[in-house]
Amino acid sequence: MKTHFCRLARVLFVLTIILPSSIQAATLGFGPTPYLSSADRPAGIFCESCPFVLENFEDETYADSGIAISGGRILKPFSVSGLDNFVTDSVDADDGTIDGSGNAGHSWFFAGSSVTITFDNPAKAAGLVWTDGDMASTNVILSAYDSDLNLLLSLDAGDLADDFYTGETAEDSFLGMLSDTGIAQLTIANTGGGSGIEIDHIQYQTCPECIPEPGTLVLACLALVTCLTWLRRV
Ligand SMILES: [Ca+2]
Ligand SMILES: [Ca+2]
Ligand SMILES: [Ca+2]
Ligand SMILES: [Ca+2]
Repeated sequence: MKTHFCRLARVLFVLTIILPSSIQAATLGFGPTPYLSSADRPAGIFCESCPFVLENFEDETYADSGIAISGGRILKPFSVSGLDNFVTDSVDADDGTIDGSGNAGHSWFFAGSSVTITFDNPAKAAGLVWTDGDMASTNVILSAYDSDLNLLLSLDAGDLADDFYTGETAEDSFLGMLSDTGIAQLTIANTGGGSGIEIDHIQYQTCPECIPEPGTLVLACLALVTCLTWLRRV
């Protein structure tokens, strides 16, 4: 019996060294999941105890959000004249009412095939809401990169578009990444090229303690090793 405990303890000890490091090095993708307000962000990606940055473009600037965005511009509500009248596709709740329309809020639009968000400080967890895009059949891809611009993970969200572009919100979807490596950039793209991407609610956290699960696993494994070692002695 003591021999079995001894072997098991050795295995668990090795796992405490190897398994948590492999988990911490992993990058996990979240979504696509329906998103009509910030209450719809999925569980498991962000920490309650860590400061949280959310850019919803409602104040018509993102200068204070610690991000840079390549390509595109902020779209204003329908009350402003011009193209923005009908294509603005904000997260639904940003105009004060969840009513199936994001046409009265603010969003970010680029008339091309990809948008890149660069974080001033690498994020532990980051996400955004895809609100509209090219109506041709094309998949939406979210990719995360580290500070050396090495690809961490690409998430294929499929063809999200409802083939309307006048602010409908049932298609709006959260996409995000959680990575212990640190996310320096997020890129959202249409696989087939296409002529438009619209996003909103860029959100992130930078706290290094933002992944509690591996730490919990380490403690659990160490407790098991301690327990089994004690049993071996009795
Ligand atoms: Ca609305
Ligand atoms: Ca908005
Ligand atoms: Ca939409
Ligand atoms: Ca649409």
